[in-house]
Amino acid sequence: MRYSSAITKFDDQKFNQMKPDLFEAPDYYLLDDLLTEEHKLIRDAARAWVKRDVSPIIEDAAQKAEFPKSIIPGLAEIGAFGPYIPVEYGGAGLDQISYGLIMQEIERGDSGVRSTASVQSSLVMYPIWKYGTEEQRNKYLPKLATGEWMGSFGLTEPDFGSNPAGMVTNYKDMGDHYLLNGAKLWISNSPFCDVAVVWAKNEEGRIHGLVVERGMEGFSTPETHNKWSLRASATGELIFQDVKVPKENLLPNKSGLGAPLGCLDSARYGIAWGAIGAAMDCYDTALRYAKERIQFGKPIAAFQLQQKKLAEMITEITKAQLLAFRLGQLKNEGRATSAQISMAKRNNVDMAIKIAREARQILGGMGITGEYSIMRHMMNLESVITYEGTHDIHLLITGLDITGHNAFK
Ligand code: TGC
Ligand code: FAD
Repeated sequence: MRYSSAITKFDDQKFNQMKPDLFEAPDYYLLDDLLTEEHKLIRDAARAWVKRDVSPIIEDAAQKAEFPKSIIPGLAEIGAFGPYIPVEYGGAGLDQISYGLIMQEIERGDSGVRSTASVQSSLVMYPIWKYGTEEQRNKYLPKLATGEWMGSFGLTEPDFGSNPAGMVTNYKDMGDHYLLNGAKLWISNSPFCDVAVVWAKNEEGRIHGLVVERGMEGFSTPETHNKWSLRASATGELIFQDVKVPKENLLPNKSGLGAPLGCLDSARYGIAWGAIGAAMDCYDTALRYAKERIQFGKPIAAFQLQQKKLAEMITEITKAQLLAFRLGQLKNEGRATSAQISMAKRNNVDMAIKIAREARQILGGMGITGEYSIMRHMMNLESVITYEGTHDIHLLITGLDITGHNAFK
């Protein structure tokens, strides 16, 4: 058994070897009863794939700080690239709860892998589907759905993170093409992306989306190294030096900051579900360990202090599951507001990071090793609580929504 042997001594040679994934998903409030048979099939397929193809390799990938490209076809197969994009464009044509469940299962494996799926689906396929032309949809979406092409999303800049309205990346109309200049920082998938959806200002200062393709002269994507978080996800820059972008690569059907923020609504919703997966994995690991680890003659699970941690974890996971499920219903009905999505992203990521920290303590010294997933989840969640709008920004969005007063500026 992985746990009992690991408990007694840390075996350096076994480290990084293939380990059985013993995950059992908690469902304290019998939420499965609220899911359709189709939801459960989709969720279970994603869960089985994560156990088979992600768990055995992810710790090694994170230790080496490499995105495991070998999992791209599997991600496509479980419907993680464009779950809700119509089938005619290569998507899976699923509802929003299915999308959420897939994100939950992937992030149970690793937030970095979920990041790759979030970016591909909500930040690349979504804007092409919603704001693009029929030609653009047909050209890009089927290849993105299979993972033949991978995408990235360039909004953040070195001097404009929480305040993307200030962006300086810009393009000029040169008659037969646009000339793009500027730089984006902290871009998931940038080092290997085939296409990038890039947000830039035109000569009037209006924000538009452009699809930039690898190979266009003046376009480069240097990788950002030395991350302690999201190590199994590749992060980098997008640099544009007089890049000639064909006019047909402009996404014509929406402009202004609302266009990228609309994509973020979809990605933030996926994160609200994904964070539950990371929390479930930490809770499940800590519960199993606490039942097996003997100190002072009994399992540490028998001590009140450890029970308090575990009982609070399952309570918070259950509350987060209910929040995500209801948000999914509202999304399916087209009634979810941006502020509701912000609340769920903020609450569920905060819930997950707190659970990761508590779970790590339950494992004592073993909790800091790569033998268990908890520390990796904990470090990953430091990015998740920052990207797609920071914890503070989402609080201010709720504040503005309930008071009518804008406290950003
Ligand atoms: P503000 O004046 O409030 O709004 C400008 C326009 O946008 C509209 N809008 C939205 N539209 C759709 N969805 C939303 N969530 C929207 N929020 C606002 C708004 O109605 C307005 O429209 P219009 O027609 O009147 O022009 O804008 P502001 O400049 O005051 O900023 C508001 C603020 C701070 C909330 C916004 O800028 C923000 O959310 N900042 C956070 C930035 C952020 O989240 N960046 C994420 C970058 S991408 C990323 O992190 C990917 S990580 C991927 C991964 O690896 O998983
Ligand atoms: P800042 O905006 O400088 O914020 C610093 C601190 O100030 C934060 O605590 C923030 O909450 C606080 N703050 C800012 N404004 C206010 C205010 N008005 N009131 C109170 N507090 C405030 N971006 C992309 O475009 N595409 C991607 O694919 C992408 N992937 C990412 C992957 C990783 C691993 C990371 C870490 C980031 C990624 N990002 C991406 C960027 C991410 O969205 C930004 O880091 C995030 O929006 C915050 O911007 P910032 O880092 O510049 O922080």
